[in-house]
Amino acid sequence: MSEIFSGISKIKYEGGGSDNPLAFKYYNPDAVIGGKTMKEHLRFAVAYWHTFAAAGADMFGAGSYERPWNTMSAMDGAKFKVEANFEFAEKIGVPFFCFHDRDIAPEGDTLAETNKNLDVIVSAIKDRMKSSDVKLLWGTTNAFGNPRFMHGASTSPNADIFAFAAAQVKKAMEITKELGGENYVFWGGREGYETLLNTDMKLELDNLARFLKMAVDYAREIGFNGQFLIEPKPKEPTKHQYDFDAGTVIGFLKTYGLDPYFKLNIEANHATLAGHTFQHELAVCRINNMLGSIDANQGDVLLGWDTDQFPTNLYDAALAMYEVLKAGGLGKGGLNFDSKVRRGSFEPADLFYGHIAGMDTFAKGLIIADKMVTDGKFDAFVADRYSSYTTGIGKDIVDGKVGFKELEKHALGVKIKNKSGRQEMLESLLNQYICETK
Ligand code: XUL
Ligand code: CO
Repeated sequence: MSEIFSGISKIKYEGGGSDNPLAFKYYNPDAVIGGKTMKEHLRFAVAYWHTFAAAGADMFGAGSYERPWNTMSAMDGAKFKVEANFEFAEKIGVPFFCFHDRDIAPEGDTLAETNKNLDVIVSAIKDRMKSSDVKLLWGTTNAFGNPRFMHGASTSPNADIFAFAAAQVKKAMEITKELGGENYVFWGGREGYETLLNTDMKLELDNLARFLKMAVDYAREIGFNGQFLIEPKPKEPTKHQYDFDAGTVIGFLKTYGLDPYFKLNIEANHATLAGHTFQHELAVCRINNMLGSIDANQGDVLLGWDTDQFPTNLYDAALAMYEVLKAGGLGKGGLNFDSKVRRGSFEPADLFYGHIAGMDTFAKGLIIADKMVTDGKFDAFVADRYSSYTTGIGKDIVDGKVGFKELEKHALGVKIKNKSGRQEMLESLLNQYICETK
């Protein structure tokens, strides 16, 4: 097949002084930071849905993206997109891609026909993988787009829909395994409610847990060893999504005894929709040993929905990578660009500019975070702030040696002296790291 992104060759690292917009300024895949290359730390992935399956439509207008495959018949377009995916990933130097079942192949009139379409495309992907280093980071199921999922998938009040969603996940897990996918993601597309007046929340949550348990069992049965990930999101499309945020998901998994089998996939824009920072959600996962992967993007502070923009905020990226490094890295996970170019950025070249912006932002974020971790100034401040728990009564609390009676005795005789939290001093120090780290 002839070149699809003609006129654009492999994107290279040229360094901060470069004025070539089609070059990396900070992402140098082979640069070693803390014993690992940038490529190994960041494990970037292209999101098939935003990059190849989308057309740029919004609530007020039709698709605007210039994409040759969008004007082809569904199956021809699907085959073409396979080529586009690999050519794009190879040129931009992103080592992974991620997909929903419905991004790669169109639905047929029946489930059997849909699965046949998938088989054709999966075999094309498998063939193309033989001549490529690009791998599958994760697969997932789109059990929210088709109108059959109007009331949810595994949380639908209709048991036939529960069964249909199960069949879809079964197939998607099989193809993820076949393509060597390292993880499998569950994002509860419409697993939530619009009104409690028509909702049996207890049954829906029990069913969601039953569904996930069946997925764990089936993965074991077919020998799929990828990491299972749940991606929290508080709202959109439903008013209340059950996988609200990291804390809610971890509590849910523990309630149903599912926590040993899952980690979390944290998306920046979902964190902000939940009223949290990106760093907060990553920190919640880190302290629970459940950080699995990241959907890298950002929202717009003035908009209250999931705008899925390419990440360019250096502060957020640095603090995100600070959490990742402190968590010991992303393991099998990676940084998937769940990001779309704006509707007005309609030319194929914009896909390159978007990914370059995101990759450079996280590369610089990694460099800054590594310096913050190795200098240890923030850690030292935090350790000192909590030092009252390392000796005396604080140590007795931590060691479980005292109860309310002993604490009352201590409180009666103590002269309390607090220390400043020095927030402004620390924020100024963070500015110094952002501005001065080379
Ligand atoms: C939706 C979203 C999804 C998941 C995968 O907001 O983030 O694309 O990442 O289903
Ligand atoms: Co996502």
